[in-house]
Amino acid sequence: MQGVRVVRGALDMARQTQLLSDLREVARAAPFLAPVTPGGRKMSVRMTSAGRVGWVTDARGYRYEARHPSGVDWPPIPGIALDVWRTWSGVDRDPDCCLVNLYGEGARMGLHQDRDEGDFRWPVVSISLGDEGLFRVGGTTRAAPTRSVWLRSGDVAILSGDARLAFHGIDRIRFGSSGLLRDGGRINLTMRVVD
Ligand code: MD3
Ligand code: FE
Repeated sequence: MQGVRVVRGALDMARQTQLLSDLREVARAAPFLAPVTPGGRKMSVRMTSAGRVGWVTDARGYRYEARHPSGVDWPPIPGIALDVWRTWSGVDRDPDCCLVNLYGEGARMGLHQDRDEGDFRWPVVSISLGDEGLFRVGGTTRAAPTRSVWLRSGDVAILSGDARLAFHGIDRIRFGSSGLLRDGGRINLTMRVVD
């Protein structure tokens, strides 16, 4: 699939550690949620957001909201994440949302498309931290063939062009494969222009 680019080790250890501590502040202000799909299924990944808007899901649907369900504003996007966007996105507009996904042992994310944004010409930039995750990406139909790649701590993935509407997911993580998170687990940040 054209438009998938993985930059290995884009963040050095010092920046991974700093970003992780910035994310602890994000989660203190806007705690991780255990999301439920509109169909009533519990997701195994925990989520929160930073930025002007955050992505939420519940019985009312998938959408972007200006506030955390607690009523607080989403915290600002950490500077290191913004630096990654400005370096690798190839666009000169900053993202509206930085979704933070937390994968504990056994967590996964099924194959899906990201289609809650207003304009799919904007790229998505993702940062992986902590344990390795097996990322799978296919085509713009669910039936299209897929390929898989392990994303490691410090890797950045840029999804643009045809890949922006590709089906993708995380099949599994290698729990405990990284020492970055003291108790294990994987964090993925995805930055997006929403509208
Ligand atoms: C390919 N997150 O939050 S990041 C998501 O690792 C999501 O947590 C995964 O899928 C994770 O929606 C994958 C890489 C990624 C992000 C967005 C994409 C790949 C993408 C959008 C289109 C195609
Ligand atoms: Fe996605």
